[in-house]
Amino acid sequence: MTGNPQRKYRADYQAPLYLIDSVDLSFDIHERATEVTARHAVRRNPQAPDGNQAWRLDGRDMRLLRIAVDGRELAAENYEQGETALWLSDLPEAFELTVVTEIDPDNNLSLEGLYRSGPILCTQCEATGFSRITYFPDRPDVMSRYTTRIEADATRYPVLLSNGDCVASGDAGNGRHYAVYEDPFAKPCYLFALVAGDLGVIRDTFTTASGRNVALALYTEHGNEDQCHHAMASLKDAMAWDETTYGLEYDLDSFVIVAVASFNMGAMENKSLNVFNTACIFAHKDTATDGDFARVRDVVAHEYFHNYTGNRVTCRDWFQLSLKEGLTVYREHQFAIDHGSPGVTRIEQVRMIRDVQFPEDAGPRAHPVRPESYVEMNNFYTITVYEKGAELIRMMAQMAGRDAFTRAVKHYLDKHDGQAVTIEDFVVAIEASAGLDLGQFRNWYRYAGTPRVSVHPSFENGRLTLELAQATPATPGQDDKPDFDIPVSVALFDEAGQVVREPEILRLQQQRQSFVYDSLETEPTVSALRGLTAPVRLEFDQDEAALVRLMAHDSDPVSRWDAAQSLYMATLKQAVVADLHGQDLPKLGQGLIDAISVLLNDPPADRALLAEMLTLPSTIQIGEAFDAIDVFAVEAARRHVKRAIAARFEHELTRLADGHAPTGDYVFDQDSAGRRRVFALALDYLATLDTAAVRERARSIYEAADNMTDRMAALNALQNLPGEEREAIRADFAERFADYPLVMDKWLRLQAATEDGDAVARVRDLLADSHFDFTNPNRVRALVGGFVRGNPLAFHREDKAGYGLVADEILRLDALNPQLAAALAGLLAPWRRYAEPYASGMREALARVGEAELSDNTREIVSAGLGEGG
Ligand code: B3K
Ligand code: ZN
Repeated sequence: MTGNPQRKYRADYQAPLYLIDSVDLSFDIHERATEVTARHAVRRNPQAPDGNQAWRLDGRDMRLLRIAVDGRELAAENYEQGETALWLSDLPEAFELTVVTEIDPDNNLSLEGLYRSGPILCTQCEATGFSRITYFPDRPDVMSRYTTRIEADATRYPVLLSNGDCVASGDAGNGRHYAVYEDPFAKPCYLFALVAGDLGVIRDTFTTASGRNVALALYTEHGNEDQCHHAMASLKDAMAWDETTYGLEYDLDSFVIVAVASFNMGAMENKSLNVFNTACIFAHKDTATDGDFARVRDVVAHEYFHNYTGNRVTCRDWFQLSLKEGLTVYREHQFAIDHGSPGVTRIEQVRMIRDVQFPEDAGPRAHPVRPESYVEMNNFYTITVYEKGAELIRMMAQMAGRDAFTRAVKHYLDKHDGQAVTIEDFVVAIEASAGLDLGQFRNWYRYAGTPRVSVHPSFENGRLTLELAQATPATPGQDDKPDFDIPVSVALFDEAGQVVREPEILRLQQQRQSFVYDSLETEPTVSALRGLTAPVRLEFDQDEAALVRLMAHDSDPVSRWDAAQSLYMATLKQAVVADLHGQDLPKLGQGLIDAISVLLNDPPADRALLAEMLTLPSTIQIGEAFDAIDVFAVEAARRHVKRAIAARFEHELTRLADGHAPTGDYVFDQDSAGRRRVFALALDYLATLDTAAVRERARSIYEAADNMTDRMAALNALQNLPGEEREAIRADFAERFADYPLVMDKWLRLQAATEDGDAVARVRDLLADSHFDFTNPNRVRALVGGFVRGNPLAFHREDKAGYGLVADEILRLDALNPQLAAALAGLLAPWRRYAEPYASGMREALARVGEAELSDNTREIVSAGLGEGG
């Protein structure tokens, strides 16, 4: 914590003064005090500027016991030491540096560096956690070969793990033992990992295409092994997929995953020793939903894919984060598309961009995919860097064609193997290999904000002219935006829904451009931005008839869904406006009724697609359509439309629920998961009618369920129907799963999202409960995140108690876990998007947080939210 956080700028990059060829670490683990001895082979970087600058070693929150150059101990006057670094001067060209530090993982609640999660000691070094272990140039462009020796009590820590291969192990006397690991690949320190603990394990093997036998192991706290098989199967799947799709084979003899309960994010791709949040590993039908199964599969694959895109070729500096994250998310998306329904998987990705990335890009924290500056890097692991970054990759892949793009990625990986490079290096490699000109395309990396693309069709004498125009709103610090290179996929359909022009990509590169289609017999229906070919907002006023046609007939499932979304949205917007004007909320229009009828009478074979097409746009989507979000009006509108649909189609929805009711044993596959989704959706609609029948049905489904997905369907349907049925199944749930913290997170979310009673008081009580572990981020996210996102009416309630609760939690957590506190501060930061009185309430709460002494993490978010610039 400093009063004056330093802002770092991309433009200030300087090559490291010294390189470290090898790092030799020795961890002597004891209660309360772990001694770390580091020996580095250091040499002056030939690329570094001449001169006699001091060499910076990052380090914080530890005791420096000893520092020596070529065995000669330095006295305090030989170096300069600050809060977060020390500086050495007058160094030889090449030397051995020895640093001995003492750290206390038991009291490290930041979950960065070496820390304790229950019985497990583990590390998290990305972005800059290594500097909580030893003094080191904590930057990704210093790549070294690591040898790690771990010594610890043999009973408490029978399992000792680090990156690479175990080359020695044995008894160390006094009940202690040791293990030595060697990682043959040079890596940046953010990929270093160490784990020590008493762990259960499941093992498997994978044989690579060229015949390497890889030993696979997945460790967790004892007793959880049966929840790890899906993750192991997913890992093998990902290994095979990367071989067949990209020709990338695993490069070591062992690959290990350790799942820990206390983790700040989803997982971490440390070389050959991934560390995971249990929430992204555990998946058993009794305790995890279909959504959980899919997430585990995708996160396991994502971290595995980092072995090439991130580890073998890494980032030169943290401004380049999207180099590895955007590309790896893109690869994860491809993997997910190949493992489920392609249409629905893409719909989920599009929804994520619209519901989460667009708001970020329109708020106080808008930043380019390659940011220009930051105070705390951990604040920049954002949806923009990850998901918008992946969309940029997807655009390039579309321009190149999938095969040419795959070859281009291979070219990039070959060219830069073992290097720390930039996004520019990537773009250059893609241009060269795929023969593209990405000159203007680079603007996507430089500028924040979501371009708006408007479409104006006009039809005359068999000719359709499509006028496309682009405009991008200003974002903090970037008032003027250039024109972007925007691929817009367009297809044309006739009245009967037959395609008259196959999909093609129009490239909008200027502010305004016209595209002409000749020889058309009648005026066609235009389907534009199909599958979201670019991360832009489409402004296209299509009449109801055209949308109904596309919803029924478009050849692309994503476009069918999108047409449905537009249809719903028109009704929802009218309802919001009516509510704001104190008028009666509108009835469902005939066009919408017809469209839903067609959908229900002739549903798509893909059940998950049916469920998606029957799902109304989220409240976030609806709010986004207005300049100032009126939370209560949006909620009222969505509930009204949902209930109106349920009332109008009660019979059909009941039939749908009957036809998709649980049967047989649980399997996680596309069709079964799709069927469960349709059932849950039908039940959820019917619940809005609050009949005795639906209450009873939810209860009996819960009681008969052989899996968590169906149980959650019942609990969600009864979410806002207080009464005996709800209380009975919630009580059963709490008792049945009391020993499963991740399942209890679901219960906490239900509690937080319950509208009846005093939700703020209920959440405060749960937070204060002696059983509630507020040092565990999963618990905090379930309760506080679940409250803000799941209970907007309570969060935004008039007496501002909801904002107060969040502010109090930020302040309580900031001193313990700044990353988590900063994430919570992000919930209050976008107050400007809201109507009054919400905006003022949120701002006041944020300002109260801002008055305290804060970590750099939280300070950066609060300052941005309050518009204090920087
Ligand atoms: N690279 C990690 C995220 C690290 C976050 C640091 N605050 C996991 C991932 O994106 O794969
Ligand atoms: Zn990643």
